[in-house]
Formats: sequence, C-alpha cells, structure tokens
Amino acid sequence: FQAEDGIRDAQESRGLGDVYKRQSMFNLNNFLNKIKDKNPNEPEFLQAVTEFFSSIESFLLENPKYTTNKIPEIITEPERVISFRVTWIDDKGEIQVNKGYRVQFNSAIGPYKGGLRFHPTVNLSILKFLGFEQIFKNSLTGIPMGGAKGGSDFDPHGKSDAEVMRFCQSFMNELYRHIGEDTDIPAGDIGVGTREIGFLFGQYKKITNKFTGVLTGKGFNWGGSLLRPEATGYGLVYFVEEMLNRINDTISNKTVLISGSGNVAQYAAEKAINLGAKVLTMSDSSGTIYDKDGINLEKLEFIKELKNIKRGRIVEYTSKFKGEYLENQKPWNIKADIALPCATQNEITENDAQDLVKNDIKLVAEGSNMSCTIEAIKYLQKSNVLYSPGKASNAGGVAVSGLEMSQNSIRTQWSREEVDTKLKEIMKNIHNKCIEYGKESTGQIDYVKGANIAGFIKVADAIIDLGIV
Ligand code: NDP
Ligand code: 8G0
Repeated sequence: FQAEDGIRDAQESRGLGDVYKRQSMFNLNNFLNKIKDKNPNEPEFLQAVTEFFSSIESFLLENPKYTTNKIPEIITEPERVISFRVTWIDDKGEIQVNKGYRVQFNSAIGPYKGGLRFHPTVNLSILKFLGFEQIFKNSLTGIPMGGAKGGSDFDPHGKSDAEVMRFCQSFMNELYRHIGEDTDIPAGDIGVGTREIGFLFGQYKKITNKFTGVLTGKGFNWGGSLLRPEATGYGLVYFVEEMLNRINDTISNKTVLISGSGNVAQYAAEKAINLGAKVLTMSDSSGTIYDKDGINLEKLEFIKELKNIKRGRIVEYTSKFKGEYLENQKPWNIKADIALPCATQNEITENDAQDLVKNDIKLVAEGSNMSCTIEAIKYLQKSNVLYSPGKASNAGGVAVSGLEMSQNSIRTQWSREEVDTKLKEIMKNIHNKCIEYGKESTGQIDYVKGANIAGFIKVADAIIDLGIV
C-alpha cells in the first residue's frame, strides 16, 4: 500500500504518467551491496553511505516516493569528478607531481560548495565521503548550497611559503575552469588556511581577470567575512550548548577534551573557555598535551601562534607551560565531561568510545567530519552518551561561508556581531531540525537520524522537482 502511494506520489509530482510502474521498497542490504560493487576500494565513502542510509532506512520505508524516484542511487553518484595533475618546482629546483581533485557531488539546491584538503592521505574515497556528507550539511544550514569537496595529496608540512605558493598557483591553473561564484565555491579544510586561500584566490584573479566571491575563507581585506575563521569552532560550541540546554544543563564548569590544534580546535577551545569550561587537552598528529589546570586564553594564544605562524609541533607547549605530553596518543582516555574531536575522520574508534564511556563522558560532538567510526557511534548511543554527527555540529563553518558568499554578492561586509548572531541562529535551527526528525519514543534525541533525515528531505525533493537530469 505504501509503495503504491509512493508511485502515485511520484507520478503526480512529475506528471509522467505510466513511466513508474515498478513497485520498489527500500532494501538496505541490497542497496549497500550495490554501492560497494559500484565503488570498490573506497572504504571511507562506503562508511559514510552506510551510516547515512542505516539511519534513514525506516524513513525511506515510510516514504516510498524517494525509493521509487531512485533518490538513494542518484544521491550517491557524484554529478562530476574532476581529477588532474599538479606539477610544480620545489626550492631545490626539482620538479614535483601531485594529484588534484574536485568532487562536485550534488547541485540540486544550490551551487557546489565545500572545502579543499591538502594532506598526504587525500584520495578519491576520502573526498567522496566528505563531498557526500557536505550535501546534507549544507542543506541543514538553510542556505542554498550544493555539496562538493576537493584537494590534493600535497603535504604542506615543512614546505616554504614560496613552495606552497607555487603549488597553489599550479593547482588553480587547472581548477579555475571548473569553479565560479555561481557554479562551485571552494574553501579551506585540513592543510588549507588563509595563506593558501590567498595564493589560490590571487591566481584565480590573475587568470580570469575577475574579482568575484569564487572562494570563501578569504582575508577580510580582500573580501572575506568576519568570523569565518572562528565559525566552525564557535558553531560547534553553540551546538553543544543547545544539546545541554535541552536537558537543563550548560557547558560552564564542564571539563572538555579537544583533539587537533588547527582551525576548528583552536576556536572550539576559545569559545568553550569563554563560556566557563575547562579545556584539558589539544593535540596534533604526533601526540596530545594534557594540562590538568586547563588551557586558558593565554596558553591558547601560544598554541595559535605556534600552529598558525611558526608552524611548530604541539609538544612545544610543554616547554613553556606545565602539562604532560602524551606522545603518539589521542586524548580519549582522560577523564572529562565532554569530548570534541576536531582533527580528522575516524579519530574515535570503538576502543576510544569504550575509554570515554568508562570515564563517564556525557557528550561527544564532532568538530571534524566523521570523527567516529560506525562502531564507536553505536557504542556511544547504546551507552546513552549525547552524540552529534559533524554534519550537524560542525555546520557553522560552511554556514558562515554561505554568509561570505551573500556579502560578496551584495558587495558589503557585515560586522562581527551581525555574523555571530546569524551563526547562533543557524546552529539553533539545525538543533531544532535534529529534534524534529530525531525524537525517539523514549523522548531521547537520535541526532544522527534527525540530521540525516532533515538534510535529506530538502535535497531529495529538489532532485524530484528538477526532473531526471
Ligand atoms: P587544520 O589543518 O587547521 O587542523 C587539523 C588538525 O588536525 C591539526 O592539528 C592536525 O595535526 C590534525 N590532524 C590532521 N590530520 C590528522 C591525522 N590524520 N591524524 C591526527 N591528527 C590529524 O584543519 P581544520 O581544523 O580546518 O579541520 C579539522 C577537521 O574539521 C577536518 O575533519 C575538517 O574536515 C573539519 N571541518 C573543518 C571546517 C573548517 O571550517 N575548517 C568546517 C567543518 C569541518 P598536524 O598539524 O600534525 O597535521
Ligand atoms: O567553507 C567551506 O565550504 C568548508 C570548508 C572546510 C570544511 C567544510 C565542511 O563543512 O566540512 C566547509
């Protein structure tokens, strides 16, 4: 009965008469097996798709028009994948060759939007998982943006400014053909900050002779938005406050574990400290610093300078301040109330989740994308830990990128307060959507289900409205 309803729905919404004769019910296992066969050797992409469709399975069974219209198949196939060679000359005069990519995943609700990652681990599987997640995150922000991701296996660590500049210029020599302020608007991500966006934007402007909002995360003097650097980390903590306020609690006086010491980690720490929390840890890919007294604003300033200007290692914190350095360790076996993973994907495994639960963690909110493995998420949820997926809790970054695009279009720059007010409102709206679609009969909120269903509906309905293209 439901499936027939769906077919009727589909026919009516498209007016396509007899085209849809086949009944189709969503079968999760069959669907995931098909995705696996079509995308071999892409474990991260498969992980993201598995997590997503497992959480919306019952929604798809109750709303068969999406299956009838083949939305699961359509939405898991990128609209376009661009792969290119990036050649450049290092400081020794040697020729270097890197891979460059842009995955333009879905543009049903707006131009492609998403970051560029420069890290040696970058490959198509990672960029497809990030691009796929970006579709639903961008939908959740309420700003019309499609989903994309790109990047390179180039490693900025240890490279001179001149080498980074030459690499970025060569990268843009190909990328410029595929982007534009109404087509695809890249931004930074791991390994791509204001310095790299500057070199990329400079080259785009040189080639095209156009000063447009083609990239976000720009410096304020050349078209950037105030609060874009802070947006992901601040937004994450605003979202955590929403999660805690719902249960009549707040972040004030809570102990917090943060991983990473890059853009997201720094501003998550800053906002948490400003709201009265005690931040116990930060980390990089070599290890963790654990400061029992708490990382205060003065200590955080040191970390910002160490990471953003000197480009040093987190271990150097212990030469200036008290605190332990835990070499090659992540922060997850230290006792605290809240964990904010802000480094990279799969940084919380099932074992890490067990450590967190053993120490009575109350809340885990993702700053990084897909911070937790599927097993870790299951374990946290089973243990009644409040858990939020990145596509909800880290959406503040891309949301303020969306605000940067608006400011560029109308040729203005808003005040810090204006952007901050909008950011808070967007995070609150996302939290409300998670409640609307993720409320269980027990009254508990499944933030994974809520975020995924809410993000999906808008994009899926748009795909249906736009026809089979
Ligand atoms: P940065 O490059 O500024 O910082 C990344 C941090 O994570 C560094 O401390 C880095 O350490 C550490 N890290 C990176 N890769 C690994 C790894 N494989 N293992 C352990 N540590 C690692 O990146 P961002 O802060 O911008 O991004 C962090 C995460 O947040 C990513 O998942 C990103 O996709 C996500 N995100 C970012 C947004 C943004 O606006 N920037 C928006 C939404 C999500 P080291 O220096 O040693 O490499
Ligand atoms: O601004 C962006 O488009 C952007 C940059 C880096 C990461 C992300 C994300 O949402 O993961 C978005």
